[in-house]
Amino acid sequence: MTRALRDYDASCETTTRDYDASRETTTRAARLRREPRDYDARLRRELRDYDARLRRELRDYDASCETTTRAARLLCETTTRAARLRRELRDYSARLRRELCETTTRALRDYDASSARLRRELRDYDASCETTLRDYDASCETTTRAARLRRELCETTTRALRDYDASCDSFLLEQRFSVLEARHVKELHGLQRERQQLQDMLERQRCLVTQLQGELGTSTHNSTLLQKQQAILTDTVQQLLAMVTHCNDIPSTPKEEPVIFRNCAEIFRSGLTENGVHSIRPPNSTHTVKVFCDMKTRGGGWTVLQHRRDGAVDFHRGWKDYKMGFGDPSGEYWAGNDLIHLLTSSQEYSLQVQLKDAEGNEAYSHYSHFYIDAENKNYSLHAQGFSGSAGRTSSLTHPGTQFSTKDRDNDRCSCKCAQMASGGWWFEACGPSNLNGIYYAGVSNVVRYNGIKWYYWKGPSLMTTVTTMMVRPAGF
Ligand SMILES: [Ca+2]
Repeated sequence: MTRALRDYDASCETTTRDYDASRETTTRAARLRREPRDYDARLRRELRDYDARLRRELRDYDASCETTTRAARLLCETTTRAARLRRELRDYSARLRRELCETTTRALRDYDASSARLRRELRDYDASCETTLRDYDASCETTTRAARLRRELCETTTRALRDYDASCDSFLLEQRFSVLEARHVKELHGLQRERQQLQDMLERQRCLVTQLQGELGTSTHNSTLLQKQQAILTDTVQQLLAMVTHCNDIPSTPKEEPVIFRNCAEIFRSGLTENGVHSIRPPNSTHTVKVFCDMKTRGGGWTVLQHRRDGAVDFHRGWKDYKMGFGDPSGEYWAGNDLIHLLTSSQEYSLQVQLKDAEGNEAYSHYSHFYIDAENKNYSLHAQGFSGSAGRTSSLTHPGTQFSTKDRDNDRCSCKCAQMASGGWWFEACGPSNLNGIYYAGVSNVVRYNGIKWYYWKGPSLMTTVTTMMVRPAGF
């Protein structure tokens, strides 16, 4: 039994083992059966996916092929067009270059032609300038030479006329003397004694005449002095009478009479010491005139007779204008020959000539004794006692020279100095001065023979000058 049980247990164990084995085999078989199916299904699925992907790629490829073809076509067209454009560009630039070349050549040719013409014109202009300058120099030289010749001619003519007069006189005397000699040659011896007596008498008479002339000169001088003193006395009396009348009038009519002065020196003494225009009444005159008073130069009290400074007033005038005076006392003017005569013949006067040149250099000429005669002696000049810085020699002509204007020729030249030299002045023939000549402004080396002149200071002409002639009682 026990063995039977053991056998049984053994058989049961074996059976169980077999069973487990068979079950495991069944499971594996089932799994094996299932595996091909899964594999097949997976394969199919993968195949399907691959097919789909292939189709998609194929479609994409087709599409890309088309794009490539189109691109290739476009590229081809573009290349063709670019080649055409390059060709056209080449042609165009070649044409441009050709045209530019032609234009440049033409412009250069024109430029050459015009510059040659300009050079020619410039050369012509230079030549004409040179000719003009040469002509101008020549004309200047000719003018200078002509003026010099004219002056020399004047002097020669004057000299010749004087010589001619002298020779005429001597010739006539000689002729008369010969006739007398021929007529009386036979009676000569008989008449010698008589002639001797006559000569003695003539000598005595000559002595007498000389003595009489001397006495006459002295008495004339005395008479002139007396006349001057009388004039001063008359004036003083008139002034005293006026003052008396004025004093008498004071209680009844207390109105203020303006004080009339005879010259700027009296005005200065009255206390007015500023430069300016004032009214004066010259001695022996019933009229008052306006004059400029210089109260600053060398002590002041100067009555200005002539002033030039800018050429604003025309000084080339006739006798009447110079007689009466012209211009503006506050600017350029001539006080008038009548006034100058009345002033300077009433008492001793001194003359001051103030000058300034274009560079501003100043100088003066002073005359301690100065007066001019009346119109009936053509306002003859008398200036003596020269001193000053405007030249070592006086530029005024010698005493007795008469005044001339363009319409009154009183000079000692056969020409008319007032017309040649311009203005009114005391011309000799024609003398070393003329402060009333033409006023030339600016600065120039050209000599102006009709300009303002003060020869012994600045030679034959003064340009852009300032001139003043003024008088003051001597011993002021
Ligand atoms: Ca003359």
